[in-house]
Amino acid sequence: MSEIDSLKSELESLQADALQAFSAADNLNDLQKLRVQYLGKKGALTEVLKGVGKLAPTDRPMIGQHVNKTKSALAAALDSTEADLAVKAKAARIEAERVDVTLPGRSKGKGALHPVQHGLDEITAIFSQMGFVVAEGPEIEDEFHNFDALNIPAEHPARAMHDTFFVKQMADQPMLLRTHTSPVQIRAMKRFLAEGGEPPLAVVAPGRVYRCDYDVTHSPMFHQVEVFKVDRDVSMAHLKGVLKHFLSTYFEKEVEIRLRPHYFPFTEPSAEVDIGCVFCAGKGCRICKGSGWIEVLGSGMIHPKVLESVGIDSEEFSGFAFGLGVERLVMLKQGIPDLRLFFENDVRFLSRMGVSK
Ligand code: 2NM
Repeated sequence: MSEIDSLKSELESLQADALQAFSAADNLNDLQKLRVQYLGKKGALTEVLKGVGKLAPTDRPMIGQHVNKTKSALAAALDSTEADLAVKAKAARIEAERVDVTLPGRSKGKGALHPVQHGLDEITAIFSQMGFVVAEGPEIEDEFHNFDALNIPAEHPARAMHDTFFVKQMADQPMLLRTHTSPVQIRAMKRFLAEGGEPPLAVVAPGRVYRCDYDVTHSPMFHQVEVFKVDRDVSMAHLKGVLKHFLSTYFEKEVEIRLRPHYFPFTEPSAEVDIGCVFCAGKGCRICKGSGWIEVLGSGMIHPKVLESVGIDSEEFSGFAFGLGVERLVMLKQGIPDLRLFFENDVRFLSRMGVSK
């Protein structure tokens, strides 16, 4: 076979191989590699061209034509395969990114109010509707507002370190986390008088309080609502009426109440308040320990010393006051068996007991 014929057949088989390889390529990357492999500077076609140099000068133009024909055939095949692959790639991308707009939306999962916050709101709203003004105050307090003004003298056990969290000294004065919301009441009375107000004054003070106490029924942080009314001739009858209305509204049924004599430094007389057991209707059960009654809050007539400490004339005015623990009331209303559930932040509890807005 002549040199020319052998080069020609080399070109033909190269072209056949190349076209075969091009049509087998299934992505643009591989095809680009094939373009380099066949048409690149160091590619297969260049390799064939080297053989042309060995031909007689007169044969060169003819074989040159063949080389050019092969080159343009390969280039054309590459271009059209490339166009096909680009179309296929785009179709695949569109398919992969396809969105079914007819699918139902995915829920984000709604948040809910913590059951204690919901209870606090409910309780505050009941008093607000009765005309009590909502007051808030600082959680870091001084000893005057948390203790002295409330007739809790320095020697009183409630002032001992084991009940109170002391936080820092300010202007040589010990500061503490309020152990009840009564200091808010003291501040509310003082502000009212300072602004020239004269009783009647009726206030509800909801908020967080802190005591150094931690067991099955006590949390170092809990929530209280305290209520008072000061006016001329306020009596325990007013106290009882407000309590009966509040507790019946909160528990959404007519509840029985009873007052048992007790002692608080800031009220005289003082009473603990029981409701007829909401679980057994007074028959006696595990929750009320067979008594038919459940203790729900503490109350009394504001001690004259407390009124005088804010500058209210205790000869002219009197007042009732009471305080309740929000966690306890929410547990009774919702049948929650363990206080610790409120503070564990288990979403199974929170989404079951939480209240969505
Ligand atoms: C209680 C029990 C009895 C109370 C007293 C006052 C204030 F500031 F007006 F004197 N606020 N709340 C009070 C009275 C709180 O909690 C068991």
